[in-house]
Amino acid sequence: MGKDKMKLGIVGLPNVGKSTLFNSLTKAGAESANYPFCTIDPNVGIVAVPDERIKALGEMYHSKKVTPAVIEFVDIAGLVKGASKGEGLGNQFLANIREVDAIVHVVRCFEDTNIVHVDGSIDPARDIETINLELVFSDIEILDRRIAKVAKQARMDKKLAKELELLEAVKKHLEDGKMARTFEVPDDEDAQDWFLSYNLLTAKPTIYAANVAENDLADDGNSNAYVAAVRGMAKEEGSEVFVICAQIEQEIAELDDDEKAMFLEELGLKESGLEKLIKASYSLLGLISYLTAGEDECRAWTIIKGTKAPQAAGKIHSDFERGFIRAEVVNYQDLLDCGSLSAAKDKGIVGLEGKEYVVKDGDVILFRFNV
Ligand SMILES: Nc1nc2c(ncn2[C@@H]2O[C@H](COP(=O)(O)OP(=O)(O)O)[C@@H](O)[C@H]2O)c(=O)[nH]1
Ligand SMILES: [Mg+2]
Repeated sequence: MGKDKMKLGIVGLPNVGKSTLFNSLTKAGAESANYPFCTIDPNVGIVAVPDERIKALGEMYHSKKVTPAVIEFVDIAGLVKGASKGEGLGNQFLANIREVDAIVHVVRCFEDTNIVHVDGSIDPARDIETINLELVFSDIEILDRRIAKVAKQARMDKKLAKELELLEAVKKHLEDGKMARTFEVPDDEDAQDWFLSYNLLTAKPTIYAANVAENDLADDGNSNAYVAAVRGMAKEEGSEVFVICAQIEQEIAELDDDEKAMFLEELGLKESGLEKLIKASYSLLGLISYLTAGEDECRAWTIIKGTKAPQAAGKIHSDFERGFIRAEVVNYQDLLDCGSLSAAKDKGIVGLEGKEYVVKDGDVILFRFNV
């Protein structure tokens, strides 16, 4: 079962723009979502996943409430060279990263002589390596601890011997300077389970956020050599990059909706970088939303791709899963086109689905259950 909320950790060297990005995320989230606990503590914020679909449904139903899906962001400061050896409270910060589902790695691609770079110059490839090496060291430490435990008994126990083999292979991969996320885990249930149980930092899905100057935004950083360096590094490990100007995002987050639209148009952008980031994170994690609609509330619910109807229902209430009978399902656009659920039913486009139905992104669902 997936969790209701996915958690993303923002990492990067000091002074690259992590907190600026975090603050604009949570500020924008606070205003658009009207969520009651937007900033849980100074480093943790909850952000709404922008979703035009529930807005449109909410209007059609004249719903009292429209509730978006949410993602949790954590601003993880303090990662510096030597963190894995305890520099700058490093181990504590690494422990924070271990708890997140995915990582947003902010990389400085803007020049500004007023803002000190910890290593004295702008060099995204070096910066990425510095951070990733700390994560790799920390992962190797985890593997070593497990190896020490398993090695003794592996001679007597075939299963443990198999695990030891996996541990050594992953360790070798990391020692070659590669991220655990590029390790090809053997197609074997035990191996897959073991690999997951190590909860390696470098196995977590990662998006690189290239933090550029304002004038590099319009062409998506294409003429910026720093961004090219980030793209090169990301490509090697199959990660995504996205270009953002944290400073501008912070300014955008202060604006109301109309002002925001005008400002974005002036910059030649369709949506804010934050909206792009939130959507990208969502798809990176393999998440989709299904929707519920009614006069009381229209709401988006987060599920992992491939979830079947009863488990999707369980997101709303465990009774819905336990007593699941069937799901009445219609695509949200089809429903909007029909103008009402009864019209959609008359047209015969509302499906009656059973326990094996795999829920799709944008399904509007009414669950029938009995407990
Ligand atoms: N010029 C410029 N400055 C930025 C940008 N993003 C952040 N800064 C500035 O860089 C400094 C460090 O940013 P901060 O978000 O605190 O970095 P953190 O240490 O990674 O959390 C602050 O003075 C920010 O205003 C940007 O996109 N352009
Ligand atoms: Mg900070």
